[in-house]
Formats: sequence, structure tokens, C-alpha cells
Amino acid sequence: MSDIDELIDRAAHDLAASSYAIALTGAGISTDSGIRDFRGPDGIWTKNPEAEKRAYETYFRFLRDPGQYWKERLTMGTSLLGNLREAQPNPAHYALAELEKMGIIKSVLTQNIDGLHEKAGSQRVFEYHGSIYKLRCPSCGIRFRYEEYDLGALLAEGKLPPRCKECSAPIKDDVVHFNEPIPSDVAHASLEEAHRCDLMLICGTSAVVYPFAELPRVARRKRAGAGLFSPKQEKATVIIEVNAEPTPLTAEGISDYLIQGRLAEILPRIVARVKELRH
Ligand code: CNA
Repeated sequence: MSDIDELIDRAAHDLAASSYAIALTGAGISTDSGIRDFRGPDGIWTKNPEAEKRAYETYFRFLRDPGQYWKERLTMGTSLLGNLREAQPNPAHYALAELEKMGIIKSVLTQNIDGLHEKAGSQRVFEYHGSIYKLRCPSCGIRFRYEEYDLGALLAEGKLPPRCKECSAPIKDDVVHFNEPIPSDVAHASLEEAHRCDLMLICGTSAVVYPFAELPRVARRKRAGAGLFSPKQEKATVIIEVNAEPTPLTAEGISDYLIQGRLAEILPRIVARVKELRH
């Protein structure tokens, strides 16, 4: 067996033996759906660091003048990521959905905003950085589908920004921008999942964006802390990374092992092996 075959086999055994596995995903899982990532070798920020600096301002522009923010969004051209709505899931998304159907993966915590996990059939998805399909009220936290607002009409009538149907505060797109707090519902749910899981499968993230990158560390500390504050030794959480390149989680030994390669190839092979083990 090659190194990679051995690691795929090991991951399949670990998943089959887990009782509460969760997946954490980042932009790398969607590159095979034609969506560029930010920090991979061909990433948007890697190629255009100026665009990253400008992105740091986006949330402040909303806070300063929500009406103007919306006017610019509705009148300026396409987003940096292109037309995400046309993208389709790839075999890596389907593999995670299948592991959920098999009862192995209990939830997917994703940084992605592209909605591809749900399109692939994953049911329990926490969108940590929001979704391109939704709007959110920063004041009361309620979310709306874009279809619930006629933004074109509000623009034409000079009635921007759109306002929350519950509390009438100005609402923004659901996507979480730099400097913007993570919505408290997904932040809490994700933290709970990180505490609860006994296996974390981390897919396609450079693991440098916080607080999401804290979640593997939470799972890791649970193990390190066991015995320090609690008399009962907790079962160690297995942390597996699948990524095209090593990350800080690899370097710091937060993950137990890295399966280095393309997610669309590796995840379906893991699923196939789990199925063999279950027969
Ligand atoms: P990132 O920082 O761009 O890192 C992506 C990681 O995935 C890198 O380490 C790559 O080497 C790796 N990678 C790329 N392609 C593959 C592949 N096919 N197989 C295996 N590994 C691969 O992205 P993060 O998610 O870590 O950063 C968080 C940001 C990126 C979040 O705020 C997202 O909203 C944002 N983002 C989302 C999307 C999307 O929704 N699809 C796209 C681009 C950026």
C-alpha cells in the first residue's frame, strides 16, 4: 500500500469507529466546482493582495451608510468569486452528504458561502460565514431569502437599505465580511459541535481565518485538558485533515494526520472504504 492508500484506510477505520463525527470545510472543497479559493496557490488573495485589503473595509462601509452599501452592491458588476449560483457540487460535497446519510457525519460546519453542501444533500449544515442565498438582520439576527425582498424596486424608488421585517433595522447580506462578528446562532452551534465530536474531518481550509480556525483547537484542547479539570479521562478526538498542502494545524500537531491531495478524489475513496468495512 502507498502512503496515501494507508492514510485513506486509516481515515475510513477512524470514521467507522466514531460515534459523533463532524466535518469542517473551507474554500478548498469547492475549487473542483470551479470556485477559486482565497489562499491556495491560485487563490484570489494570493494573486491579488490589494483586493484583500479592500475587503477589510466592506463591513465598515455597511455600518457607515447601509443605503449606499446596498446601492453599490446592486449597481456594481459581479463579485470577486464570480457567479456562485451557477456552481454545482463536486464528488467531495457528495461524499460528505453520503457519510451523513450513513449516520457517520452528524454535521458540516462550513466557511463556504456557496450553498454547495445543501445542494449535494447534506442536511445539517452550519454556514459559519453565511450564505449568498440569504439576507440577515445584524440587529435581531433573523434571516430572509433574497426572494422575500424586491431589491431592484427599492433601488429604483430610492428606498434602500432593505429593512428587517421583524425589527425594521437595516439588513445586510448574510455573508460575514472581515471584522464582522460571527452570527451568534452559528457560532454557538459550531462550538457545541466541536466540543461534542469524537472525530473532526477538516477539508480544504488554510485554517488561518479566526474564529473558525479555533474550532479544531477546541477539539484538540478537550483532549489535552482532560484530566486537568475533569477527573474522567475523555476519549481523544481524532482530527483528520484533507488538504492540498500542509496548514498551521498540520505544523502545530493539532491534526493527527494530513491526507495531502485533492478532496474530490480522496473523500469518495474514503467513503468507498467505509462501505467495505461495514459489510
Ligand atoms: P483558503 O484560505 O482559500 O484555503 C483553501 C485551502 O484549500 C488551501 O490550503 C488550499 O491549498 C486548499 N485546497 C484548494 N483546493 C483544494 C482541493 N481541490 N483539494 C484539497 N485542498 C484544496 O480558504 P478558507 O476556507 O480556509 O478561508 C476562509 C474564507 C474563504 C471564508 O471566509 C470563505 O467564505 C472564503 N471563501 C469561500 C469560498 C466558497 O464559498 N466556495 C470561496 C473562496 C473563499
